[in-house]
Amino acid sequence: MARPVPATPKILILNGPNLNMLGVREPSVYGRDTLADVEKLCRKTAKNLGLAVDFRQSNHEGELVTWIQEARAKMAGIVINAGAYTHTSVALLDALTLAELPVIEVHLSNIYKREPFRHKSYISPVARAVLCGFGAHGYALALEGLARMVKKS
Ligand code: CA2
Repeated sequence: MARPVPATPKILILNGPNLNMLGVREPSVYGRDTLADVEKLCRKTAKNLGLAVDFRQSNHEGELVTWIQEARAKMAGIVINAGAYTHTSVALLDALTLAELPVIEVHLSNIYKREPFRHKSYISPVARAVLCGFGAHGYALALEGLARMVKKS
């Protein structure tokens, strides 16, 4: 049965392990934006699109799973940069599948230009779209795409 869409649809934006270190190390790979800058960009973009956001980061797989489970009842969609768990986590794939929400997978870097172990994503099969290589702007693009999906449904 279709779930009712709230007046201001709320999007869960999830960030996985080590993304709290953004802007602090490896600017050549991940850019100079900090995670706080990414959050600011997401809030501004979401506001312009008529969306609300819940922006979170965790270094713990189980915490990410719990947040995805909780999203099922109250969110209209999920934007996720699962960090290194992208390449390892069946638990995140299962949680995202069970959430039955539109999911957009985002990566700051172009994972296909990097080491072969980063070419495999466990969560792509459940994502409606995947964005990588746009840096922080990828989050804004993900929100634009999700806004269209949410409004259509
Ligand atoms: O490109 C991305 O967004 C990644 O999801 C980032 C993950 C990486 O494991 C994925 O393969 C691709 C790493 C996040 C760690 O972020 C750092 C930030 C600053 C310094 C070092 C790591």
